[in-house]
Amino acid sequence: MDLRLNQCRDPLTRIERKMNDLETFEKSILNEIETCADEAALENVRVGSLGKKGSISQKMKTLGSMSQEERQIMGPALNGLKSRVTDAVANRKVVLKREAIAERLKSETADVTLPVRQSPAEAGRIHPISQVMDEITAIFADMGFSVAEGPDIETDYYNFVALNFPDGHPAREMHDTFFLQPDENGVRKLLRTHTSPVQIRTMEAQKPPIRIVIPGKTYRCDSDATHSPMFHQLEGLVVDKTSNIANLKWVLEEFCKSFFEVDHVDMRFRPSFFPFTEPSLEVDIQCDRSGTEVKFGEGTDWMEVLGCGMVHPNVLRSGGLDPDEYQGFAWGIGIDRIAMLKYGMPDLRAFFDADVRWMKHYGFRPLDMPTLFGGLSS
Ligand code: 2NM
Repeated sequence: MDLRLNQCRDPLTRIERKMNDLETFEKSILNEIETCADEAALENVRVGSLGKKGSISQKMKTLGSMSQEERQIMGPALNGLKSRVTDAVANRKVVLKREAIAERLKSETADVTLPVRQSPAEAGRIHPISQVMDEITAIFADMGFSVAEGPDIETDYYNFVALNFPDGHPAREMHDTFFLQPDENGVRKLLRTHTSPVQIRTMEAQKPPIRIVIPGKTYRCDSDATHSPMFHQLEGLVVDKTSNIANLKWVLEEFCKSFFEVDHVDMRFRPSFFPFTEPSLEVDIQCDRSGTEVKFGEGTDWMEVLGCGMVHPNVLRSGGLDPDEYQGFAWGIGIDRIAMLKYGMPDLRAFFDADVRWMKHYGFRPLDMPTLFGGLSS
């Protein structure tokens, strides 16, 4: 039996049936589109219907094998279906997008009333020793000094011999030196016991006038409640043709007033001994210890803060300078001790404990850098 002939016998009924099928088909696709939960599911429906091998595209392909009469009805019907499905997909896509954004906004809200997290630059703290070194450096920089540096590992020559501590000199024993293992020539290097080797290196390298300060780490084999094997010093050196004790006293007095942030301070210069200076002096400043904390620039008590003197002729010679042409003065300040005094920290050992709670309490904000115009410890 020829099916086509059979079908052709009743074309209108056949097309009607096809149109009914098409209506059911459209309803089911539109229903699928409406019930898609998300954009991925919608994309599956789109590909399954409008895609190259999709159900609608398959139907379009059958147009070619239809009779002209059938095609005239089915063509527009299929095109209409295709454009309605295309519109429905586009509309549903807009809705799903909007729903997805609303859902994300619901779950990803930011509570703008929460405090902003601190940036590392605000949370971190500058150690009081660094702060005090920066304060002292700022004071001397303001007076026209430059900052010099040198190695922590030194030779016996730069740490002792050149500084007028000859072999066998009793002052060497007082320094409790840390020695490194001897090298292949039997030469022992050491950890510098003061920053003074930098003064020699500077004199070797540049002609007077010399005005330098040297902040840095120093080492002595000594450890108790008031001594750490690594500690911090700031030394200063001035060399010129007429440098003298009066200049030295003025520099140190200006320094003490600036550092302790007072308008006036009485100072006491006591004779002392250091191998690298002659004469040598120890300096006390006026303070008041009657209350719970020490007050500087008032009262009738004294506190030792530094050592100083006129540079020994042998030291100038070591630096390549003629002591008949040049003279100089120098001083040394123990940073750790005056940091404790200024900021009321009772225990030296806490400096090196790396305890963040201690740092939060005693540390300084990194962006509050000490300057003379802005305040040293604002
Ligand atoms: C001090 C005390 C006295 C000092 C001497 C020198 C040098 F190298 F120029 F001779 N630098 N530092 C010196 C003098 C250091 O510290 C308590």
